[in-house]
Amino acid sequence: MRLSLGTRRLSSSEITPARALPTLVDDARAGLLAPPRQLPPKYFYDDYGSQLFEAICATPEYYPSRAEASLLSRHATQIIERAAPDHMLELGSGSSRKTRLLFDACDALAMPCIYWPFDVSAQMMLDAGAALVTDYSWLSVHALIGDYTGGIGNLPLPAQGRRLIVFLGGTLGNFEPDQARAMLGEIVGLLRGDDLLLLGVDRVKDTARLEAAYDDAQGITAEFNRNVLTVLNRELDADFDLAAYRHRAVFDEQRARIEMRLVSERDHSVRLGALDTTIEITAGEEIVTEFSHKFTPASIEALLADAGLIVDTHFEADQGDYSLLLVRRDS
Ligand code: AVJ
Repeated sequence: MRLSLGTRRLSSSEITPARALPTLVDDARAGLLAPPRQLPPKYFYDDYGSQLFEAICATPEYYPSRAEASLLSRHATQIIERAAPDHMLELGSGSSRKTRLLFDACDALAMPCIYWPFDVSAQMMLDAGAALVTDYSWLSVHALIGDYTGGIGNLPLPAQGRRLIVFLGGTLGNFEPDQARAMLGEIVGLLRGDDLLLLGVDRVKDTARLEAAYDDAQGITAEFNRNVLTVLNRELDADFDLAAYRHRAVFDEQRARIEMRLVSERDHSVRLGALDTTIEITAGEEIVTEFSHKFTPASIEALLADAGLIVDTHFEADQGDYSLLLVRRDS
């Protein structure tokens, strides 16, 4: 049976958020005007930030992407045989580089599917989509342009056919526990019958190794972190001095998460033109720019159970460094 989206094998649609998403001005007003100061990590990913993230994945210290890719290449056949997807929806697909390992398995098993990448960066998705439909003659790609944190309840996914929801990169770890539960709850809404979720999560491990992964010796993660100030300067007409901030990555064992912070090196004021205000930052003050939660088998099973999900198959990297989980509805 040949699955297609009409004649064209590459198409796209804009996804309107199901709920209002805070703007950068909203997030700056909520997170920057007074201590403790914090910004959501989504603002890292302007074009330069996305390039820096790709460079982070190539550093010797940042193991998660390699660990996940090796699990995918080792188990892709088993995953596709088990999920037998007609439709593969990927949240935060980015360059879809790792997803190719799943398409290789679909190819080898002659199990075609339709791919629904969902991401904010339209151009990256369409470029990746064009390459995919060239490399896989049976594949149709329908790019969903939007921010999946705005809701996944209104996607144009056909009612018929088995679904595999793909959520890789440990990105679930960037959500705080309540937000992660809510996100998983939305994913449950898309799972019927024997549909499955393929989830990649990073694991709790030695603090030194975790902190090194978020503070590589070349300083690429430090630049990635400081780049959010460039985004603020551009988008909020602000005048942050990047040189006044030091990068810091700390593993909070209690909360099992990496916290990325920008630490002010001196007292200074920052004008936020778009908010028509000036903030006073003191030496030593920190802006939290990202959480990256790490899991144990028990903590991820508990989080999934809270959302009505259960582990179907657990693929573990050597030394339990990383986990790839096939997950299904509990009932
Ligand atoms: C892939 C977005 C989950 O948190 O590990 C990498 C982003 N931040 N280095 C992660 C990131 C710092 C990454 N995510």
